[in-house]
Amino acid sequence: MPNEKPKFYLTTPIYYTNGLPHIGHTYTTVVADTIRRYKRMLGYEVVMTTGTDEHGVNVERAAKNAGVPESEFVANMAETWRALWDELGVPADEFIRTTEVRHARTVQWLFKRCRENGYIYPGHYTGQYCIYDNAFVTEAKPGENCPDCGRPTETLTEENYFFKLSAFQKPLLDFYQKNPDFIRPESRRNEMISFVEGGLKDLSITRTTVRWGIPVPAEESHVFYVWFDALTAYLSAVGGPEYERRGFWPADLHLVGKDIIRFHTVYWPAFLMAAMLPLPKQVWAHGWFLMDAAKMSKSKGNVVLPRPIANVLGMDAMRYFLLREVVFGQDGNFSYDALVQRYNSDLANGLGNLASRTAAMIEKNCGGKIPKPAALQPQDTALAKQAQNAIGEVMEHYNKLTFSRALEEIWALIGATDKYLTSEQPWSLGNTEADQARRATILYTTAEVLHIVTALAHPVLPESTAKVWILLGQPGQLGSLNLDGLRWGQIQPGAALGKSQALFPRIDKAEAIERMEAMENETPKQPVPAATSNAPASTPGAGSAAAAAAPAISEKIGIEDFAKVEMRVGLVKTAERIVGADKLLKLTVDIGSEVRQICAGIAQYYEPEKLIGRKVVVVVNLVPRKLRGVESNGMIVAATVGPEGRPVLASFTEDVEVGARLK
Ligand code: ME8
Repeated sequence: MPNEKPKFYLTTPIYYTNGLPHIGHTYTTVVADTIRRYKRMLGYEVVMTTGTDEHGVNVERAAKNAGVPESEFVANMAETWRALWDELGVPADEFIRTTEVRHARTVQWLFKRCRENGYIYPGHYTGQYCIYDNAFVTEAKPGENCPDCGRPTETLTEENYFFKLSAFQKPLLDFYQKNPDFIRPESRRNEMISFVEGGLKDLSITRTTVRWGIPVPAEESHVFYVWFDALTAYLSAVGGPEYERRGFWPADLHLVGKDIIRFHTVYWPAFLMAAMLPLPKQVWAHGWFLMDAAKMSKSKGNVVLPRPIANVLGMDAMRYFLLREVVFGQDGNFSYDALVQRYNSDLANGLGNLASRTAAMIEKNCGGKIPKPAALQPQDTALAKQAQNAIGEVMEHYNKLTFSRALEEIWALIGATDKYLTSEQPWSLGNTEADQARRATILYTTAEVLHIVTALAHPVLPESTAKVWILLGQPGQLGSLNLDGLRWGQIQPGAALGKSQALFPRIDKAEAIERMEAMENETPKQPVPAATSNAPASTPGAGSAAAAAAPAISEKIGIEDFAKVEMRVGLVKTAERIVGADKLLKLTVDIGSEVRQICAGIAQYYEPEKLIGRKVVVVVNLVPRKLRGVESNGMIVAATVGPEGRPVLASFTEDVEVGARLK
């Protein structure tokens, strides 16, 4: 069909359901969404797949901990992930769950094809297994920890089916050679080539020790091993065995973090070669977002959640920060401080300010209509030239996924326009005909730059650029604009400005950080047990005034749950205020076995000097966290009193020994 749009298929990893989405996962999904929007603006029909990886020992354990059947646990988690992507404006075109029937069919079909082609055989395997990474760790000896995640490994022997990965050493090396762009960036490609050159061992792809998985056809005691199962989800999402009908396979791009590059560039192409199926065109492995130089991960508890950022600064601010701050492919540090800094300097003072002042000047001087330019001066043509050049350069950067460079180019153009306005000073021109003509030219030029900036930044800042588009009175949906046709001079003089809308209001850094951290601390970082239908209901009509004032008592827990919380008597040794944080005090507290640094949100109610020497109750086994950049290793227990939630420290009327445990 001559008018059919070219197709583009891209994927994020299929995320594990034993944890909740954090900013690392959000990063990959935001990048995928940015590419999707960009490709759509180039006329592609795009499918973006994300989903949830729901099988394996970890899920079995997490479901057990939550006290619900696996199927219920994963259904809840999948919904959590899907709903978050929808809420953040990065919804999947195809959301695939590995517990779906369409996926099980595809995995079983792939297995049969590999087996018929002679690449699968039965055997036994004994080795060290890392249950967190769901992988045998060939490098580890019994008793040793997993070299990837540092957790203990378990020795495991079992009957497996093996995949003849060893047969693919040469085909893979030949494939990498013929397709130099298959693994990106180059450093990862070199790493993978040396890995494959070092020799490939056959791979066990089924388990008899795991129950929660897709059964192997005609071998009910075996279920598929996590990677044979999970990777296949990319194919299941676009038709599985009938992939040709939808026309989206092979994938154009698998986006992954560098932690899972080997699975995607060695195992996955080998499985597909064995099944004689087309191979994906590219795997791009980005770096990690770090917190204090350590990889953010749910097990360490040092994760940053996306929702507080989206709520306080908006989703576009988060997208901008993720793509601007770190060179795509490299690791980068996450900090709230840098995030709010970027928000204020680049978004509020940069794009937001340029858009609102341009609109205000056109409103005031040109009757709210884009003015017609008069004779051009060299400074007008210089800016026009810079904008025209930026179009090509920014698109080139998007094509190469060098997002931070693309944004640098766009912001250089914003900066040049700010300078242009400062030197041309349209506001100081008078009302003579010549002055009016000059002002019209300056404002037309500025509006035209803004028009180009808006179109170019749209893949990264979809919400705010759509607002600027309306502000500039431009017709149609910005997302459907054809970027290939973008040129200087397309804004129509005479077009009436649209309604002005708030764009990136400036925000007080300390306050923004405090709000984000407060929301973050309120959110559980690990999956919570799903509510079950026999959960105790609160007593209806409970009488006393006190009962009416206090919130209802939540669901009851067993003593074993309470026993998990370790509270001890602590003695406050030092107490001081934290600069820039009105509500926080930094304390050092002796808990018997050690002296801990703890931040407490009591600064508005307690003088630091008066706390020294006071005995308090400390929760000592909480994961340490940072509050306003200060590490807090524990929590001081306080009652919350009155409508403002005034904290009142728990204390004792009798003398108690420091370090005594509360039970
Ligand atoms: O590995 N910085 O799932 P997963 C940047 N189910 N990106 C990060 C990150 C960080 N700190 N943390 C996570 C799995 N990511 C498998 C995948 S695919 C067939 C199966 C992102 O939930 C990054 O994309 O552990 C990484 O590769 C992915 O989340 C890992 O997600």
